[in-house]
Amino acid sequence: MPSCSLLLCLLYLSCIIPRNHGDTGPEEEHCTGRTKYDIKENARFLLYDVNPGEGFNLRRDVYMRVANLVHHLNEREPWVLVLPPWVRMWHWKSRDVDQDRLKWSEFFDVGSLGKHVPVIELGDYIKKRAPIIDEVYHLQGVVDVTDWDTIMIDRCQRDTRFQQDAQGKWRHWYFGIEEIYAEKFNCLSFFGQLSLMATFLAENTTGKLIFLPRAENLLHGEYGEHSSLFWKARRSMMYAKPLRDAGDRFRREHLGSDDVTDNTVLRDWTTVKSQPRQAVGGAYIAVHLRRGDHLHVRGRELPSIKEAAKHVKKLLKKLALDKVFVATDGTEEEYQEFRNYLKKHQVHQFQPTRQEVGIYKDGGVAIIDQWIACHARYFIGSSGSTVSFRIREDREILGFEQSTTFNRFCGDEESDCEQPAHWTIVY
Ligand SMILES: Nc1nc2c(ncn2[C@@H]2O[C@H](COP(=O)(O)OP(=O)(O)OP(=O)(O)O)[C@@H](O)[C@H]2O)c(=O)[nH]1
Ligand SMILES: *[C@@H]1O[C@H](CO)[C@@H](O)[C@H](O)[C@H]1NC(C)=O
Repeated sequence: MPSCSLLLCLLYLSCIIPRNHGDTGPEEEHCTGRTKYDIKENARFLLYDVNPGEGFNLRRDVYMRVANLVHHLNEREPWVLVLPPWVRMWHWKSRDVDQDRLKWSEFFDVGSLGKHVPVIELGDYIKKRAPIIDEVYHLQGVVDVTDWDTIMIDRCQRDTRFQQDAQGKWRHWYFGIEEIYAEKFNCLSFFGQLSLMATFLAENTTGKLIFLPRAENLLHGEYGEHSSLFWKARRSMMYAKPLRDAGDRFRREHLGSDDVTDNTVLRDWTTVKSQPRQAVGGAYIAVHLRRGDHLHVRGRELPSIKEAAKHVKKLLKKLALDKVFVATDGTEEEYQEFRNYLKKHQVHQFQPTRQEVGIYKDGGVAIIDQWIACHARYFIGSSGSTVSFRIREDREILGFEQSTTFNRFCGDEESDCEQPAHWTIVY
């Protein structure tokens, strides 16, 4: 630290020395003195979790439902959404990369999330506050699906993996964070609007920190994916800057694509009121080839590599393009096979070095793929893939013509290949 006054030195030290537990005061961003989170003194906190089997991209959808639940709650009283750490998913296959309990800031711009509803990372929450959950409501569906507008404390339908210890504390895995325990536990049958859940939380619960496991049982709000609130939550989920930068670098270097030429400059989502569909996109076709486990569960709807390549070849001709960007979870062999069928064209894939995987993690690499894919002049996705859904949403946000976005590959044997529904953006 060259030439610093005593005061500055003290400030500097107070930043590098970890703060004690139980410290109060605003959550500070490293040493800038800026407040990282906007949290009211009397706020209550809502933590959630999703069925362990669900993948990254469905989890992103569940986030939007919880965020809009918190939005409804804030119409009554201050509530903060507590972001559950990303626990290693089985899709995250890279070894020797630590992918357990990742913060949301690895993947998303948490400041942007916070402009839709107040949020805090769970890790930051327990740095300052007691790791005690006051009430757990383990969500479950209803037995009779005609019971719309049902919310009731109920018998647990299945093993919840919550257990009460000798002191009466509710023990659970809690993202692998050992200090956490809960005071109260209940199963809650729920089937209805987010506003019904909001009423319950505001009127029937009193704890400071409430935990909702199995939050995928929440549905989207009143108008679902067609509502401006859905899209507001979606637009707030900006990817972390380093991931966008990595994707932009790849676009520039390999695909000759940049936002100014392609007319894809992203405007501040908090002030954009509408967006004309004028995005041009880079001079490439992007394909999302979902392989791996989907070949078993959705095989009939997925193309062979050969048919996929044939389809792309025709489109390249039709659109007078020469470049293809491939996002895939497929094997290197599948990718090389695809390239071989398109020898006369330029085929590109984002292939991170081991060091880059260490930085971005498998989840970040998938986001970089999505970011490059969503900037293409034309996109073709895979049937039923949430990865493809998220790319389409990003293209809606960027303002592409619908016909360039809502496309998917057909399975080789599919006679009548239905194209994806147009979930168009609402402001
Ligand atoms: N890097 C990269 N990873 C991908 C790609 N497609 C799929 N994956 C990986 O495979 C995972 C797919 O799981 P999900 O995110 O659950 O999406 P999904 O399987 O399409 O949808 P579900 O039917 O809900 O499982 C992603 O999270 C990625 O880890 C891709 O194009 N690029
Ligand atoms: C919430 O409280 C109201 C009023 O006390 C009660 O009638 C209702 O049953 C409670 N809801 C649940 C789900 O317990």
